[in-house]
Amino acid sequence: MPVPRLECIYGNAGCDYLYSNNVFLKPLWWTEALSSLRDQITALTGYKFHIVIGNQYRSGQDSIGWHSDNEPSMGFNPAIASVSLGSCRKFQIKPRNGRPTDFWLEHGSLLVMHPGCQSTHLHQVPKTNKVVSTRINLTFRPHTGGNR
Ligand SMILES: O=C(O)CCC(=O)C(=O)O
Repeated sequence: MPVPRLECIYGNAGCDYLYSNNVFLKPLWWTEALSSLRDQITALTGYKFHIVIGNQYRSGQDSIGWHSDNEPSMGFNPAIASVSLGSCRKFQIKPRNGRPTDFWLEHGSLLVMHPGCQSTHLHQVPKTNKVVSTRINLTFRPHTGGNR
């Protein structure tokens, strides 16, 4: 089943990533720009990352629905750092049974979901009928195979 956005993955060898039980991503090796960004975020946050997933939202009709990033390959209570580039889109986060809070993720913004967030909260980037051009989002994540 195709997802309503384009996806890619970069990261350490062996850090294959399976999500929603049916999407399998095999990382390409880090580019210099991505590893430099990873290292800057690690210096800022203290969190280590082994993979980065890129999402491209080509228009307002591209989106990602309510979910949490709880794949076992990230280990227990992962910290996830999210960098946004290009068009500004609404990012919503809510407690599993609660009301959403909206954030507008602008070009160059860094959003950090600290350990614990994925077990208590869901997040999404909803579709919009406003005219928006491309947005790229990079989520830096740990991977339990990442220290090999
Ligand atoms: O595009 C975003 O800001 C969120 C991406 C996301 O939720 C994900 O990759 O799991």
